[in-house]
Parts: sequence; structure tokens; C-alpha cells
Amino acid sequence: MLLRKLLTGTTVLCLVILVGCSRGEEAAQPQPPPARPEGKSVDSATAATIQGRVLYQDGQPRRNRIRMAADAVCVQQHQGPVYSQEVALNDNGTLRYVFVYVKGQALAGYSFPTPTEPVVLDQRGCLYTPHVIGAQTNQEIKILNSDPTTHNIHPVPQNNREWNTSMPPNANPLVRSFPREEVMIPVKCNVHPWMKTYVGVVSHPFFTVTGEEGTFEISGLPPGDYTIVAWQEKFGTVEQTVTVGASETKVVDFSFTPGGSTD
Ligand SMILES: [Cu+2]
Repeated sequence: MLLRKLLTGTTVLCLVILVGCSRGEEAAQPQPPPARPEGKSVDSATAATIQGRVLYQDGQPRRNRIRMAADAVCVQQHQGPVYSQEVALNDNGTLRYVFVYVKGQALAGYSFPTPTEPVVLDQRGCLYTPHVIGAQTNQEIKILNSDPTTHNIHPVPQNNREWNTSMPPNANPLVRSFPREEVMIPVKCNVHPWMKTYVGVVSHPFFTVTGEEGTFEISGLPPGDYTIVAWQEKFGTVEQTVTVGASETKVVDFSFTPGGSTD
């Protein structure tokens, strides 16, 4: 009996080694070259930069408290009250989680390789972290569940395919991408109604999300005329036009008020 067990164990071990070997052989095979971009690429010698701040013009916005009582595990993840990140005001009067991007028309004729680094979106404390993300079309979005409770992530796009996936505690990361431009794709959790995030998807790398300083910088742009858009979850979008010459840096500030924008 013992011998039989040992033999079975040895057989399993051999199988594992065989699988390991065959994987190794696969990895050693030459990979196909990456797809060649169809358009021209930006000349870094003349690339321009647009930077600025996103300001809030009306003092302290009202903060809505999030009630997580529907899931005791979520409540346990927090020490004190939790507030909505819908309007996230920084100490310096600027706004966090504003998606700033360049409208694509001016970039016709260029093509941009898909970034190899994934954008990471975590479910932590029964909140999406970060609250707003940006991704290039087809760029991988790696979704984690750091919570000891089950989430069900559910993007609700207009131009891309809708899906929803349950992620129990310790679930493997979920990797997804969106093939078409869409600003913004709302994402919700089917388990926790307060959970919401937004994904801005554009076909080029000229986008960013404001952080704790409320600033943005978009670099590597070919010289030209651009429309820059700032999207805020509650206040909508603001557009500004700007012209950048070769190697030039221009400053463009945006302002939002509770009634919309002042620009
Ligand atoms: Cu959830």
C-alpha cells in the first residue's frame, strides 16, 4: 500500500516535471514581432508639453458619507466614517480624480503602441482604488480584490462590451481591456451599491488623472493645435484649446464650480 502511494506520488511528480518542461520549451520559441504601427510616430526632438492645475472655485464641497452597513466585512475595513470620492478636494483647492486628455482628432496620422504596463485597479476597503483611472485602447487593466469579501465588478460601457465578473476573496487578478475609445466608462459593483469607478479610454497616451496636487502634465505631443478636456465625475467636462510649438511647454488651468465650469 505504502509502495503504491509512493509510486502514485512519483507519477504525479513526473507529470509536474513534464508539464514544467513543455512550458519551458514553449517559452523558448521565438515570439512574433509586435504589430507595426500604421501611422507615424512622434519626433521626440520637437515634442511639446501641456501642464496645468484643476481648480475648484467654491470653497468646501459637501461630502457625502458612505454607509457600508450592508456588508459587515466592509465596515470592518475602516476605522472611521467613509466619504464619497465623487468630489475630492485637495488641501490646495484643486480637485483629485479629474481625467484630463487630448481630443484625438489633432493626432490623425499618428499611431501609438499599446503600453505593455497594465493599469492596476484595486478593490480595497470596499472602494475602488484609485477612484478614477485612464487606459489606452487595448491596454491591459489588472483588477485586484484586496478585500476579504466578494465583489462583482461590472463596467457599463456604451461603445465597448459590457461584462461582469464575481471576484471572491483571494481571487486571481482579472485582466481586461477595452478596444474602443470611451470617456468615461462607469464601473459598478453588483454587491455593494456605493462602489463606483470610471475608466477613461483613449487611443493615444495623452491622458492623465489628477492626484493629490490637482496638477496634470501631458508630454510627448507633436507640435500643433489641441483641444484639452477635463472630465469631473459630478461637474462634467470642460474643454480648452491650446497651440504648442516645437519643444514648447504651455500651461492650461481648468476651473470647476458646483454649477459646472467657469472656463
Ligand atoms: Cu463590491
